[in-house]
Amino acid sequence: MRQPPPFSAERLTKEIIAMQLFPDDSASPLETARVTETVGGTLAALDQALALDTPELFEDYIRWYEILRQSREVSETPSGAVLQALQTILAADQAQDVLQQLQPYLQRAETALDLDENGHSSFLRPDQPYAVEAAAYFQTVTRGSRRETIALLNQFVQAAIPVKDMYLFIFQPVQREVGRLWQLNRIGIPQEHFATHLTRMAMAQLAPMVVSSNRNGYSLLAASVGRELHDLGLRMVADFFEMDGWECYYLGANSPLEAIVQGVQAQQPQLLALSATISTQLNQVAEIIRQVRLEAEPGLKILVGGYPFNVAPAAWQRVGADGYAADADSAVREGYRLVS
Ligand code: B12
Repeated sequence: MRQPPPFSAERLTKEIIAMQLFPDDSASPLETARVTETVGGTLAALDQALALDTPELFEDYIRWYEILRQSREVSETPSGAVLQALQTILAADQAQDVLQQLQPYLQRAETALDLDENGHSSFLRPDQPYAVEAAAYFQTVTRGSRRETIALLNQFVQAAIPVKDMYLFIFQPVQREVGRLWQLNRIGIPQEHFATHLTRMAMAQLAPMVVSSNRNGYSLLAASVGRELHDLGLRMVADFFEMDGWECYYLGANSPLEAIVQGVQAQQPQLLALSATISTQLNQVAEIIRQVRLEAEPGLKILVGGYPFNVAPAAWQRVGADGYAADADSAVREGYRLVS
């Protein structure tokens, strides 16, 4: 792992205030606090990307932040200003070695600034399987009605849509679309919470079709690491394994290191499935893997997945996992490969 660069958030904040936004040095405490927040987020993303040698994670963060910022009326600090201030400081310090180390990160981040080039297209496309059903499901869950959602789910069941298809072609793209529209400021947090609650409810409703009575002798423990609150994707992964006859022990979101270690010791699974969605949780994934390997049976295999692993293809190896999969379907194939 590489060392974080030698400049402080305070210095960067001061530089931005001086050179970019408030040349007359009249930033109010609120304005200063907002610059500080942006600087903190950017440096955390840079540190995480550096730690795993993955510039694409930093690029993705900058793009995510810029879409969020440009979709809102409040004037948050542009990422371009942070990147420029960073380079000014390094040039002033004549820190050539650090500048060289950061060059690939800064270059990739620059490419993310041009949002026209980078688009942010819908996850609900008419050419996808079950496009009509997904569009109807999106409308229903964002309206928030439990009754309508259950009625629609019953229609899907009656139309004999396989549970795996519902998960991958309806629930997953709809959840991602909800996130995209939140980021673009076109829907609010209530719609996101409605959709997530209703999708969890739909998955619970389908549970009798998920838990198969045929067991294949394999088991897995599934957890979203550390401060990670996202667990719907992990739950899909666990359900796909379950449908294939695996015994699944589900720890879910926000699982601390000790709980994961104790869970592994208690259940003795052949596979540990770890999920992360927020990129800055990746150091935590690496730490958990390190600790689990110290304490668990040597034969335990560790599979990872989630948003940042899909962004940076090398990340799974850098955190020390045995394998990675992009979605619930390929997770099961990779799981068998690892344990057999
Ligand atoms: C619902 C949601 C939430 C809910 C989560 C509830 C829950 N119980 O899961 C809540 C409200 C808690 C939440 C909070 C936040 N969220 Co949120 N959230 C979402 C949203 C809209 C949907 C998540 C989801 O259900 N996805 C659908 C599943 C099926 O997809 P998936 O997770 O990718 O899972 C698949 C694969 O990745 C893979 N996989 C996943 N895990 C694993 C594990 C293994 C072992 C394997 C092999 C594979 C695998 O298989 C899965 C199934 O195919 C996403 C949008 C999105 N693009 O996902 C944003 C999103 C993830 N959230 C985001 C953000 C920013 C946040 C917050 C920081 C917002 C805030 N300011 O507070 C907080 C962070 C909280 C925290 N500490 O974790 C951003 C992340 C951006 C980024 N670049 O990191 C997203 C992308 C929204 C956006 N477009 O901006 N969020």
